[in-house]
Amino acid sequence: MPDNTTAIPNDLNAFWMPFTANRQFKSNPRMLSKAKDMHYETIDGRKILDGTAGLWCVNAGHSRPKIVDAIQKQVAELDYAPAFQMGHPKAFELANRLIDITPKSLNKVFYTNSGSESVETALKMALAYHRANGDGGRTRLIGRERGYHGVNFGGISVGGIVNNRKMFGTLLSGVDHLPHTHLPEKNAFSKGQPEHGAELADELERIATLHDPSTIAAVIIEPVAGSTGVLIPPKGYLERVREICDKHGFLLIFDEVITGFGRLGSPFAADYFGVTPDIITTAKGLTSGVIPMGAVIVTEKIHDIFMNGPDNMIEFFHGYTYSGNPVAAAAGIGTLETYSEENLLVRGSKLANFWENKLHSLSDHPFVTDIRNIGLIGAIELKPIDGMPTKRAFNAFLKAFEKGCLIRTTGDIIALSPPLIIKESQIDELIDCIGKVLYEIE
Ligand code: PXG
Repeated sequence: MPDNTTAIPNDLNAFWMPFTANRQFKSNPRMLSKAKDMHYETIDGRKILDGTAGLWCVNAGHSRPKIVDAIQKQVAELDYAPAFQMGHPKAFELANRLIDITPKSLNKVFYTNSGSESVETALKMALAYHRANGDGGRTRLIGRERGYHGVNFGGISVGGIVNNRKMFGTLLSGVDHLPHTHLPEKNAFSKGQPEHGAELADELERIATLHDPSTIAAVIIEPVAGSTGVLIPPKGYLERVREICDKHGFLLIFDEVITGFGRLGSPFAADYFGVTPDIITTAKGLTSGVIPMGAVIVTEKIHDIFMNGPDNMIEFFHGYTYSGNPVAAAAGIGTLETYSEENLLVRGSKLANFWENKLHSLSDHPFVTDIRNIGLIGAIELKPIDGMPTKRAFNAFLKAFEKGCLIRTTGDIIALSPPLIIKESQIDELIDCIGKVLYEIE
């Protein structure tokens, strides 16, 4: 049998690629055909060091045996089971294993297939919770400028990335936004959490007063904003958001699609910051990116409000054909086993110092205007080329790929989030590669 995985497609036209400059890509495609541990391989056999865990998701590293085995066995044994009014053991097993690693008070799991769906699910749960609780006047949702909560209508409504919103009409009504926390003039080159900006949380009081607190259902934020280019919460900020939510009865949703599953060196960002939300949204690292799956994890209190009425009645009119899909559930179990056996959910805390120092060694480069880091996340902000925003960082991405390392860029920011199995020598290799790239691009 010929090995088709490396065959070069002769027609790239039919596939309309997501979040991609399609015409540019198709004129000079970057094709991956294999992956193992810390590396991708291109169709022409070049090894690429993965500095981004795919898209912030392959936390366990690529093609890990436990995950591969679990999927292969499951697909041969039970490929699909109806998700509504039927069950299968692996979905329950995964939920039980998940609540062993989530903050203690969050112990009910609702499955989705992506981060975007987790966000929609969490927003709907929040609204329905208040209504079931006799507080149906709480209909407003509060997000944050520069927030990314996926691409569905709820998510882009509470999200704050202009390009993701501006083409799509009027979005959800009844949404307001906190200010973002990026204060480069005060916080540039901070290591870990920046000193300045906790007071920006008080804007939630202003918003509450404007709309009247009794109309607000929930606040959704990324504990560390990822997609927008890594914005780390100022010291004390998340604590203040939590306090204000408690004071007024708002549910607090942490969107942990990126920060969940060890990215900060703790299982969840909630653990890292010592701030516990009412709802956590997850995806990505849940299956180490291998099979699409997300989960929303909520408190018993939220769950139990729904468990009223006749017991033959569906309690929450929401769910997906693939919620808790057997193959995804098996992948999730294989992933959590891999994390546990290799201590990957806390490995970032051991590497964080090394990572931080190596990353900040690039701070003297003339293009570099800021470096930010937390856990195994890093961001290098570049001075844009005059009149051509985003071009310098994109050039860095292209040059890095040519040199054998995968980085991710957003605007003029290089974002880094390697698999949690990365070794110190590979951190050296990745950052040295970026250092060289910065001297070679314009
Ligand atoms: N919430 C957060 C916080 C995310 O980061 C989503 C929701 C949506 O997840 P799905 O699975 O629907 O894509 C995300 C996704 C990047 C990048 O390079 C980030 C994401 C996705 C793709 C690229 O910053 N985040």
